[in-house]
Amino acid sequence: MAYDNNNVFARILRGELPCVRLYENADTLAFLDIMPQSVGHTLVLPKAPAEFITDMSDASLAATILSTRKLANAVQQATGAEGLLISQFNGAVAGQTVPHVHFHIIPRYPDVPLRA
Ligand code: DGP
Repeated sequence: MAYDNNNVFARILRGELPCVRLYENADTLAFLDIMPQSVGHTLVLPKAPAEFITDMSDASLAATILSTRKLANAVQQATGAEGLLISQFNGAVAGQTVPHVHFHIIPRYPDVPLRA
């Protein structure tokens, strides 16, 4: 399927929509999720257009997972979370709602359930 250049994350990447930006480098951007499942819920995405993980180049995937690890460390330190759930969905049937690849970093706290 063709990449939709007007999806919400493409617009954030172009600076057309705001976000709470946590980190950026040449290949990736990380910002807070607008519908957090827990305090500190962060999204990490490649700048290169790709809908699914299977559309990504090796270089873009490597850069994105390295940024995800960097953000995982930073988010855990900043929030004091006891653990982190990291997830990535491909296709509406798998729960993907925004058609630009992204990794979720969801901090987990003892006895605090995830928000729906
Ligand atoms: P997924 O189901 O993996 O496609 O999750 C998409 C996530 O993106 C979801 O947790 C909500 C978040 N989201 C959707 N629109 C926006 C937005 O405009 N800004 C931000 N920061 N997050 C968004």
